Amino acid sequence: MREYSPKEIESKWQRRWQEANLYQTDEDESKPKYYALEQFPYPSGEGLHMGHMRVYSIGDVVARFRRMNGYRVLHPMGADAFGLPAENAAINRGVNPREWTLSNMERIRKEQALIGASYDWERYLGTCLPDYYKFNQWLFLLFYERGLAYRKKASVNWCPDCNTVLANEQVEDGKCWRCDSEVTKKELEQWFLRITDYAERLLEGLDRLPDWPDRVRAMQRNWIGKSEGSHVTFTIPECGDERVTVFTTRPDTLFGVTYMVLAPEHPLVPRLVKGKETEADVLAFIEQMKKQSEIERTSTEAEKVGLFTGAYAKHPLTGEKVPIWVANYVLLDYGTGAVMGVPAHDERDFQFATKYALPIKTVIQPVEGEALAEPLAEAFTEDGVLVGSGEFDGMPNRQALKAIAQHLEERNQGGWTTTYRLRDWLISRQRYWGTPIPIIYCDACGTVPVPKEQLPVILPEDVVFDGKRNPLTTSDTFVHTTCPSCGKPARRETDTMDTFVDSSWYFMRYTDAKNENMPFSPEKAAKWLPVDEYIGGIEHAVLHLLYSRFFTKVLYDAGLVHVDEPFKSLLTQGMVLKDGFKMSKSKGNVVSPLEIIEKYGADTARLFILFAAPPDRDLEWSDAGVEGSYRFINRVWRLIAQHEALFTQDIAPGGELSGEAKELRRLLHQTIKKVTGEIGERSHFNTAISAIMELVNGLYSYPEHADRAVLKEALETLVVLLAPFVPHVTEELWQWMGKEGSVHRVSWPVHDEQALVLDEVEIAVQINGKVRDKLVVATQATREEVEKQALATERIQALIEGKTVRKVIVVPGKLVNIVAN
Ligand code: ANZ
Ligand code: ZN
Repeated sequence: MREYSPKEIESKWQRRWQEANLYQTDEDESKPKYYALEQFPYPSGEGLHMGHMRVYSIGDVVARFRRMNGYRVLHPMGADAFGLPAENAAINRGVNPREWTLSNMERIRKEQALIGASYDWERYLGTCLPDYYKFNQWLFLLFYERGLAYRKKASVNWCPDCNTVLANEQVEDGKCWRCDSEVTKKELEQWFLRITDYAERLLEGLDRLPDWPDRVRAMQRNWIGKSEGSHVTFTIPECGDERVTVFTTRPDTLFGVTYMVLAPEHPLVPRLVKGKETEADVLAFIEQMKKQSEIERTSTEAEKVGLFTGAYAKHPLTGEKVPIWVANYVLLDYGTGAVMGVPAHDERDFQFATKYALPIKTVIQPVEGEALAEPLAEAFTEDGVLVGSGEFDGMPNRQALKAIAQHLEERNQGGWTTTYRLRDWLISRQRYWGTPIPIIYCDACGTVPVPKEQLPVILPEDVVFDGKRNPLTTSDTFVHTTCPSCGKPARRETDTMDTFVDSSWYFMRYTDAKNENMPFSPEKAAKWLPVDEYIGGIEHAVLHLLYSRFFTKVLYDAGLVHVDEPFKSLLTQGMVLKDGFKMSKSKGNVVSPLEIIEKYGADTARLFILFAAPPDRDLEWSDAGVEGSYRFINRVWRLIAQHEALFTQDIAPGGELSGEAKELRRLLHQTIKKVTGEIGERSHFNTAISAIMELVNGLYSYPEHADRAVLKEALETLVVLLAPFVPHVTEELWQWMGKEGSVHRVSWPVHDEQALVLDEVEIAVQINGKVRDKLVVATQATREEVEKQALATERIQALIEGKTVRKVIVVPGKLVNIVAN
């Protein structure tokens, strides 16, 4: 017998598939489309790890399954190739970032090929290649034309280690997402994309994504942070009636305001303290606050610190004098950067007022006429009825929320409003290895966008990498240019784009990867979008996945795509663990996919990964599990070998089937049904594989003398069912079975409902020995099933009503006797 030799088989088939262009995207539009996509890798210097292997194995099953089910499938791959590591390699080791990246891309591509995944390599893209980043620039200009890209001076997140600014989404617990250094603040002129314009639509769209994990949707909702409340405008008489607006979720507590707090960085603060004896202290306080991180400032445990400015505002409804403070817990970029202090009904304000001996005024009571015990021991934050609130006294506070907001609106002092936590996306990076922002600064014309015909703005090579400054600023040929509008000498923008811009639309580029004039043609995009199944890590829940949704909506508005949500279904894969910990270099518990492929073959590696856990759960690496998968493939191999002769003969169906043959057919069709549902509806590949394993067991115990045609059908179908999981060995077996063409071009089997039906017999149902009813049951039904069915018939139910069933005797295939009295 031939031995199973994965090494030989896998390289042979990978080569043949490529020669035959087997996985070229099918453009036959009479078929329904399916777009299966795995997040593209970052080509670090380390090659493929088990996490990659897992995502690609999952994606490949999805793509292969859909192809076999008659879909035209788009299943592309690329590289997310810009980013800091390339540049750091340049600084630390003097290598050229472009060469470093290109060689890593080549390596990862070779390693990906070893998995045997069915990618259409014709559509391969690398984001660092000019033919790709040209369209990052093109799209930037589109955003710019639409008023969605703008430059402003802002206090921004600065990572001292990466030497660049970061978007809010890239700061996790006050630390840099990439290097974990403490993030500080810096005032800089930066480019932003106006994602806040899309806040409401980004929120609304989540309701139309039932096939996304709830957890990811919740994270996005949270990040967008919609909050409804009211603006309330106070005036400052001593400052020429300057107006200060606060945002509050509780306008019903307006009469309980005893102070007001501005964020230390609020632009009004210096004017308020000017010439006052508080001036020096307040200015020093502002400086000190700039050094504190947002987390430190707003965490509930953090000490609230503030300072009285010496100035007073006028309450919009009572006209009372309200002292104005500055405090750490008020953030400039949330709401309006100013809050009204209501210590009686807000915990934070209560702590603050208690600390600084500010008055506490109750304006909500639990029940009308029932005063809270004064002084309050803590803030009363529940619902109740208004008191001390003028004409609103006696009103339930829920009703007062809107009533007071409305009253303010009528007096032009505020009104109901919605605020979001989401901030505009800061995309400027002061680094080299990214897409140059296509903008030119001219003394005469100001900010001038590079005309689209002049794209791409190519990254220069004559730069210095010293880790001290943005390398682009060191290239004279790059910085000095001429103004596209007046032709005079001008300067180029040296900021590059956040690499998350690159990945916000790459899935669209795949639909038309070679287009030289546009990012993609709308017609081609319309043939494929949205992505039907997107597979990737949960760590991108509010980064890549939010940005991609934003881009899609903007391009939808611009008429370039016909969908406003990019990913119909999202599958977030779990981690790969070993000995209970995430596989990582630092833990020293890494198993390399290549090592496993070398030893057992890619089919074993794939099968193990898919069998060990459902895709969204963590997967515990197990050497025994890998061995087990290898043994299973061998078991299938031997099974086919054992029946080799069957495939060289014509076997006619043999008339009436024996019980054993019927039983095998039933098992086969039950397996088809199960595997189809588990892959196609639930993405539970592990249970699909167990079902196939049971079929293999059934085939092994099928008797020699039983019907050969049924056996042949079952063996062939077995190979087809396994094809999406272990593509190489199944292709080899298929050929061995003498089949024409590739197993990967075969139609997915459809189960025969008839074959699932069990043989049935009619039995008698007795009560205390007297036949009372007849019942049709499956011959294979268990005693318990028969008993349950007998007790459930209408007739028997009526007869035993009021009696106690003492015992039920089942004689299989004959009768049931119920003893009752
Ligand atoms: C008065 C008040 C009374 C408030 C009360 C709450 C309870 P969310 O739900 O997060 O939107 N606030 C507004 N802007 C702020 C800022 N820039 N920095 C810190 N705190 C700010 O919370 C909105 C509430 O947080 C607002 O409602 C305001 O306090 C505070 F019984 O106003 B409230
Ligand atoms: Zn000019």
